[in-house]
Amino acid sequence: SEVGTLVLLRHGESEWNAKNLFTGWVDVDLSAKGEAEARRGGELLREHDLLPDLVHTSVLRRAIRTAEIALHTCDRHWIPVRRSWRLNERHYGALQGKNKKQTLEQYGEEQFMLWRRSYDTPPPPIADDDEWSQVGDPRYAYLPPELMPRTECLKDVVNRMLPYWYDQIVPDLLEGRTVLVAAHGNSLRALVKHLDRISDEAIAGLNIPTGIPLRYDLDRDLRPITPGGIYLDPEAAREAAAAVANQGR
Ligand code: DG2
Repeated sequence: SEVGTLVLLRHGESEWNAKNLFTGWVDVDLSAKGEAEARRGGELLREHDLLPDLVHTSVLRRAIRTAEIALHTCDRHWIPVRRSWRLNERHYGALQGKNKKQTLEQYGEEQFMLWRRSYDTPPPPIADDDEWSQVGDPRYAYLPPELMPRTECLKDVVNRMLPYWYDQIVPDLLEGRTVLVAAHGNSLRALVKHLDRISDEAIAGLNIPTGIPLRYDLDRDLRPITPGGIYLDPEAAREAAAAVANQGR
């Protein structure tokens, strides 16, 4: 393609993915399995000769460490890195810290799936004095107070992610770079929705597996040459995406 290559990578399994807890902006670490997934992600990049020139991450540890481990594995630990809260996971509001299975049992399938996968129904907002609130976290000190979320639906994520996409990532792609974006299930769903022009309804069925690089070759108008992109390990991606879809059950 004329423009550079975009590589999307959801962090490896986190400690809270393993415990089946809603995470959002809570800054949990990778599990041991997640570290191994990140290494495997780096091996896939190396095997496919898809070596990033620079990397963008969220400001959350699980994405930062995934990028670090994957890049270390493919000898690209030295590339420039930029980080932004705009790539953070969707803020999960009052669900942060709650068990997904218990939430499903308590509120029922319909409400549970509305909160997890509807485009525009945010979970209830989190209280500022909740133990899983990010109010007062120094990494957000520079954020204008009105931009600090207490909950987000996917539509909110699209709206806060897109300025970063256009201002910070697209220019790198237009210069022909291979750009790695290490982020999260829902912030990457937001980006994929935009790239592939997926409808508000159809995006509910799209799940991103952990640790498997997803390659997008784009044309000059930034439209994907292969819709949906190409997972570097398609079979593992299919299985892992199905597991994400079934979380809570
Ligand atoms: C998960 C996504 O985010 O959860 O916040 O719990 O990618 O950072 O592990 P991630 C969370 P679901 O929306 O798939 O329930």
